[in-house]
Amino acid sequence: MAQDRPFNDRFLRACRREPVDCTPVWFMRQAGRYLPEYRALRETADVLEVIRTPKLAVEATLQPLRRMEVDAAILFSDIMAPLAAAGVDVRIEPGVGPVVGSPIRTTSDVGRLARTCAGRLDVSHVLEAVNLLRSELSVPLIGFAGAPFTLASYLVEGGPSRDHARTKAFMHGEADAWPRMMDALGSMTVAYLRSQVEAGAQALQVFDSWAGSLDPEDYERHVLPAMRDVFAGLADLGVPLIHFGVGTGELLGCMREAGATVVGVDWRVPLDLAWDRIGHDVAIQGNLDPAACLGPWRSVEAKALGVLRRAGGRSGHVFNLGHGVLPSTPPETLGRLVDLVHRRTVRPPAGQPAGAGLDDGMTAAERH
Ligand code: 1CP
Repeated sequence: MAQDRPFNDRFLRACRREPVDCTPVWFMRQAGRYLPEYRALRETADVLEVIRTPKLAVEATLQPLRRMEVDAAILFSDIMAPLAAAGVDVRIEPGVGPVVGSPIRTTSDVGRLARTCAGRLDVSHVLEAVNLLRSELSVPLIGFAGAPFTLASYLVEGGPSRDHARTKAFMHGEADAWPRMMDALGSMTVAYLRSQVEAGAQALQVFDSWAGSLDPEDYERHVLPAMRDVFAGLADLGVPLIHFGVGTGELLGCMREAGATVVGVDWRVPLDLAWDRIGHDVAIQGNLDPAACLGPWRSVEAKALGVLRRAGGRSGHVFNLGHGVLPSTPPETLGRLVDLVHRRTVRPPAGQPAGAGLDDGMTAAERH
């Protein structure tokens, strides 16, 4: 992973739908509890402490890269980190996730949140971590943030939620406060992501993990305007912008309208169908079921080759899981998966006839 290696830009090239030597791959939550070395690191510090300590955040970011040849690194942080830095009372409880001390329940809560979000965001620790990482990495560094709806879901519910009922009630009931909250969170997100790029991040991912809980009409009316503003506020940076959500099969057409460079899809929609919905002038990221990695290698391989077959060797595919790595995933499986994707998608060098590579060596069973 050291600097002596030539810079590997195939992830950035695929995001821009440029030709690549083989399909790039990285994994959402590639740093985390499935790695024994991450669990050891976490014995000394809680998640927000790791995030706030540049040396530890750098270490957590680099851990997966020492084990496998992924084509991108993602800064170790959490979607709640900028809110914590702005002064929102949030902690991350082991086995639960983000828990908010004073949930947003009234119009005046939104007023207070808007003032907090507009205040100075002290994220010098993030910028220092990004800086340190850039001198260590020979693959691109992805910065990230949570999208307004997903952040709002934690702020309104007070923690993780299955149905997001309070969030939706607030969205339907507070015609003025809801768009104000989306705007405030969106502006903070843009400022936070811009500073990551200024520090050295080479691509950005916006996690709208829970947007898939909405129907297309509500998404378009209550969420899409803020997402358009977020991507418009980042467009001049010239870095690839990835827009990801879970369970978004029916929203993909709308999500395209938000204006990202790459749309991330979960495993519930076959990749080719998802790409048709998004449009082939936008790149796609995904979409192996994370739970597929818990099975025997033979089945992991067959499922991964299924994803590659649906991508069809087109420019603009970034291989990933459909959501984060599950904590019980054997680390070796991910390493083998990276090698499989690279090996099975080798493109002929420029100037040589196509044909070799993609299906090379695939058995009939793998093809179906
Ligand atoms: O003890 C621990 O280590 C807790 C687990 C954990 C980790 C490893 C949390 C709590 N956050 C993180 C880091 C983190 N969070 C990363 C960096 C890891 C990497 O990708 O290499 C990232 C990208 C996130 C982003 C994040 N946090 C999202 C968006 C991605 C997604 O999974 O959809 C969300 C929704 C969160 C909230 C969150 N933080 C932590 C948990 C367990 C959760 C999810 C809670 C829920 O189910 O609602």
